[in-house]
Amino acid sequence: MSAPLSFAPEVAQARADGAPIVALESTIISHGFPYPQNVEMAAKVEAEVRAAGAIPATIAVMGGHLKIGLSEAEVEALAKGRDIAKLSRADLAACLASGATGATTVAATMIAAHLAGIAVFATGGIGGVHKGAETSFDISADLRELSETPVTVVAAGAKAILDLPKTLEVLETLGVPVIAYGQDEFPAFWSQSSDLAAPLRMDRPEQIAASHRMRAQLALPGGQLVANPIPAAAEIPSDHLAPLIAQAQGEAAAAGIHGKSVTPFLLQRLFELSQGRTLEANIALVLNNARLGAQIATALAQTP
Ligand code: PSU
Ligand code: MN
Repeated sequence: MSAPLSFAPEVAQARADGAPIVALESTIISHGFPYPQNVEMAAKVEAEVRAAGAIPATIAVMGGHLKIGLSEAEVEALAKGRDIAKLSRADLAACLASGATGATTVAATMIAAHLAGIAVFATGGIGGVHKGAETSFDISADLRELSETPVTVVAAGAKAILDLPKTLEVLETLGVPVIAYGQDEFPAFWSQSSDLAAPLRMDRPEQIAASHRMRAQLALPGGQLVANPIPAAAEIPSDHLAPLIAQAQGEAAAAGIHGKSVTPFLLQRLFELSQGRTLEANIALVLNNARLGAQIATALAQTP
């Protein structure tokens, strides 16, 4: 039996034509942004992928189908819905089997993209090792997925709410190539700089595509993490954000927030504490990643 994939007409056509496709996740819509900014963000990201010459495929679980490409009404339903599950590798099958509605995280979107034959996926920031993980053991399943599923993921680094040095250590242990785009440093989501050197640097989409192909030739499982810094005009200096992150983290601990709720809680509190600045920055970095994702997908669609 094959996977219950359901392709949007435009994505099915792009697959038949061998045209470049960029996968997009849906947890960023359901759990990463408030309504209605989430709907606006989702539409802008799809438009950005199109403007850069590729076809967007936003991924979610609905009615027992793993949807590859969503209609406007389906995006709206995810954006407004209150009981949308946040799906990672562990819960993807259970949600599909039950017929419930679920939004895919980085990990689940990678699995779906790979099943759909899509090599490139653009998002905001991957999950990683949370601060205090030495006691909480909170390490995102996104990291292990990057070591298992051969999709190139474009993100603005890992969110600065995480422990970035530990996140890089785990990625190294798991054998995940971490490629900073156009700079030497690993970017920190809302800021360009993290003061941490990235293990690899590439300056052109063609290089990233060539290394994606080479991994396949070597039969290496797992993908690549492309860490694309937020545009300078949109960044928030890390010393401005650090106290707000500390405050949000203190509140999360006091409220006993744990598990899947940690990341959505922290993002929402930061939107509030920064008077919307982190939201503006988040939109800018996602658009920037969508553009680079489309360029990499275009390079991959051309014969090497
Ligand atoms: N990028 C964003 N906002 C988000 C996410 C990514 O700009 O909300 C989501 C992704 O779906 C990612 C998830 O997989 O946050 C990480 O959740 P966790 O830390 O629980 O693994
Ligand atoms: Mn977690």
